[in-house]
Amino acid sequence: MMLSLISQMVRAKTVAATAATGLLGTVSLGMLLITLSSSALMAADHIVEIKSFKFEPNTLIVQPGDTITWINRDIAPHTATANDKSWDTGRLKKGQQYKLVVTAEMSKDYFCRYHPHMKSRLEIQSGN
Ligand SMILES: [Cu+2]
Repeated sequence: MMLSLISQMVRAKTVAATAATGLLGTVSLGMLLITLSSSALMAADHIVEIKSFKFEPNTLIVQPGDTITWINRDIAPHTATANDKSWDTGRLKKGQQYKLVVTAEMSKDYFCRYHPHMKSRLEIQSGN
C-alpha cells in the first residue's frame, strides 16, 4: 500500500517534469521564432526622390533585404537604371514610383536613361 503510494508519487513527478520540459521546449521555439522574425523586421524601406534632375540621396546606404522606392517628382520622365542594365525602374512619369528589393550582388551604380549625366549609386552593406 505504502509502496504503491510512493510509486504513484514518483509517476506524478515524472509527469510534471515531462510537462515542464514540454513547456520549456515550447518557450524556446517561441524565442527562436521571435529571433527569426526580428531579423526580417529589421529590413528597412528607403525612398529615393528624383527632383530637379537629381537622385536624392545621391548615395544610398542599404542592406540586402531592404527595399528602395524611387519616386519621380519632376515633370520630365526619368529612370533609375543600373550601369550594366541588370535592373531598371523603367520610365517613371511625374508622381510614379518603382520598388526594388536589395540583394547583396546587385549592381550598385546607376543612371537615368534619358539624362545620362544623372548618376547615383547604392552602398550595399553586409547584413552582419
Ligand atoms: Cu532623367
